[in-house]
Amino acid sequence: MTLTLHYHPFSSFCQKVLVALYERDVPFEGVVVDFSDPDGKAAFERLWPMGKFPVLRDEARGVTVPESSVIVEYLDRAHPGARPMVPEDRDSALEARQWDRFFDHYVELPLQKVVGDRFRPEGAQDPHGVSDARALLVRAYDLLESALGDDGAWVAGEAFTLADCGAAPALFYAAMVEPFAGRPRLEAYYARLRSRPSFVRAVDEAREYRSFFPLPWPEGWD
Ligand SMILES: N[C@@H](CCC(=O)N[C@@H](CS)C(=O)NCC(=O)O)C(=O)O
Repeated sequence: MTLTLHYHPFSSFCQKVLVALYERDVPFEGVVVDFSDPDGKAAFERLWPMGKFPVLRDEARGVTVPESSVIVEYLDRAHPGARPMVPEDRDSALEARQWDRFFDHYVELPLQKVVGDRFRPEGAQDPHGVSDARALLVRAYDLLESALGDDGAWVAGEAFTLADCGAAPALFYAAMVEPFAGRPRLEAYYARLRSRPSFVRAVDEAREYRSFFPLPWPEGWD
């Protein structure tokens, strides 16, 4: 075993990488980072001083790879043979990367703003920032609704790519803070993601951490 993923099962950015690993059955060892343990936190920050997970360590190559999207691309190179998560065709690769950026910047980050505000101490909340974040989510949903087709394809075309790896956890959490309401293509795309076995596995492995979520878990949200 040469690959070690430093991560947390409940983290959406980590789930992006888990989906890519499970899609291709890549063997790895998982190390769950516990920020409440000062020694564990310090050790993790020695690995990646920005202190954000996921981080992949490839011992055989002596390489440390931070950043979820870069890790997914690294896995394509480190484990060639299976279908890559970033397509080999350069135009298709650009499209997958563009959608991956879209989900990180316009779904993940506003979602984190809304959720993260709940962790702030009394009096330090940022209602204007949260309201801007919600507006950005709505704008992203509207764009997705017009960009997605009715043909059952994935967000960047026929192949399941890096973009879908990140879209699945991003939309899972985003829909809890801002419902998709009245956007049937987005709802259908999310339903396809939700039933993808790699993502089903990632969600199941995170179930035990649901009490960490600072908002009420929506009724019936599985
Ligand atoms: N751009 C980074 C973002 C990673 C990120 O924001 N990770 C969050 C968890 S989803 C984290 O480490 N949070 C812990 C903290 O900020 O203390 C990536 O794509 O990997």
